[in-house]
Amino acid sequence: SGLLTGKRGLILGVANNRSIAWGIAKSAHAHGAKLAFTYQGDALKKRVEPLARDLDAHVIGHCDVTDPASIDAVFAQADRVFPEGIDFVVHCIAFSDKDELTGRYIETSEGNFTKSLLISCYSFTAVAQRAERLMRNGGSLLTLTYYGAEKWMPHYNVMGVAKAALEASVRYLAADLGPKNIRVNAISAGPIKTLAASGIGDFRYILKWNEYNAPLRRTVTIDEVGETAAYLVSDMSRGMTGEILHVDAGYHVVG
Ligand code: 0WD
Repeated sequence: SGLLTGKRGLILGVANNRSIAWGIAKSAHAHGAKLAFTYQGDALKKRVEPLARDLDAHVIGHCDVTDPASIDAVFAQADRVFPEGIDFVVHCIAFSDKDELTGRYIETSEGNFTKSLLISCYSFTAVAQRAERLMRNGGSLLTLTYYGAEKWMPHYNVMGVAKAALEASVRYLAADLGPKNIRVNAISAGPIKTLAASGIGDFRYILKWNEYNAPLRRTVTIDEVGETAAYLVSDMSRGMTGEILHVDAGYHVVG
């Protein structure tokens, strides 16, 4: 039997077949997990439904994390499709106005600051609140972060600030949920060409820079992030919580 046989998980943030969430879903499925997906709006519904079918996953509906009622609805539906409870949740959601992912951080508007932090950081805490109730036998929460949380990176701007807050929230959530045997970790992924990444200024240059400078002399794939995610939501990592693991071809040791 597989690493995740008997485990049930919710995956938030599949937009298309380039999404990191999709890499994670493929790997979790390959290791035997039963999955449920959400999508954001009707435009993505059409993309997410066939992907879910490929992995024999439930599609449990629209989720816009700026609307607390929609998060509640998703977890109510998760409770229906997985009456035995859930074992893991993977959060692969971030947003910032594209116009502010270029140029200087100092120009960030209050409106976009608030929205970016709400969607890219607070939503993970909002998800953890609901997941806690469905993780009756403990569980694992996982989110995605980036090196721009630790160091200045060109164009990453308010997302760097949001990811720093997200990484801090991983530690606080880990402390809150540890007594219930719910673990909270993050993967700090190297740059990957996805829909969200295409909004970041000079992204192609960032990919090249990583290729030339990372110890492994390449970038990483969604499948590689997926394999590490499978480990983090499995019992193999049961002694770990509050951790940020870099899956970045080693870039963080040189950057
Ligand atoms: O280089 C990269 N691609 C990296 C991404 C490096 C390191 C980390 N990450 C992170 C991202 O910041 C994000 O947290 O990985 C996570 C997944 O991002 P992704 O796979 O790069 O991007 P994408 O496939 O676009 O998925 C992000 C999705 C959204 O897609 P779009 O592009 O339509 O914004 O986040 C979802 C949405 O599906 N999303 C929301 N979901 C619910 N409610 C919302 C929202 N309000 N806003 C965005």
